Amino acid sequence: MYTKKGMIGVLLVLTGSLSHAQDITFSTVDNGDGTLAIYAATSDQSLPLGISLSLSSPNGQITNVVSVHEQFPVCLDYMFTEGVSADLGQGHPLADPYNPGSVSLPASQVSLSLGSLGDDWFMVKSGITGDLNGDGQFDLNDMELFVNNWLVAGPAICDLNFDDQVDYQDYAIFMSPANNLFNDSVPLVVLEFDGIGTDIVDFTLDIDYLRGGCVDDNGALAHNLPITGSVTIPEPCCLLLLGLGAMVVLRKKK
Ligand SMILES: [Ca+2]
Ligand SMILES: [Ca+2]
Repeated sequence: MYTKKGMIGVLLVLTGSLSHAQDITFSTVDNGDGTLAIYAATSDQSLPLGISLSLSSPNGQITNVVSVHEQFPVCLDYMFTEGVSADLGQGHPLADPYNPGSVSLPASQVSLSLGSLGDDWFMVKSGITGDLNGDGQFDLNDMELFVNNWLVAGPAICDLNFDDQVDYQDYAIFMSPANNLFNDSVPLVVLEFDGIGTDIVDFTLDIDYLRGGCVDDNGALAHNLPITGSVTIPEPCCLLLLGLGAMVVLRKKK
């Protein structure tokens, strides 16, 4: 027989599990060729709607974006910088850590800012949250309005959770979740580094709170950040010496 205390306990557990957003776990792999792969895995394999991370290195520079996970084609900071000419899937996720907009490379500190799209993105609907301009359609015009308000502080038409900041927390409300599962065996992003007077580059990966952190349609995700690590930069001089050595051997043989 249930006691009142027992019933309340069961109710609390049920309520807690219903309101709790999923977890996201990040990991990094030093590929040994000057590139760093960043992986993300969610506890139920569902697709996060927004991921914003801060990446900094005291002795290295990010020189190139090698690849981005295909399920994150929305680079809001790049779209902010490039305006309407920025199509979905274009540009890169590297952003200015303190302001809206993309960064130029090389850079020692960046924000990694990636958004995903719902399965019903672009379908014409009326009366849904995504219809920001109130014309009864959910389309690129609404996305453009959101991009133009990206990281605006204070009251804004796109501040959908009314916390006076337009970030991924609002994007997650504005964008419906995708039904497809998140394939976390593919790197979220692969970045190329160069050392500043060193061949072992240190880095710290953390949450970017300015852009709203990591969110799904239930809100903020629990995470395992910050994490630190290093990237090995292959020394070009070693390759050069090996090449010269081979030439000497070949000449002696002649
Ligand atoms: Ca609209
Ligand atoms: Ca907000």
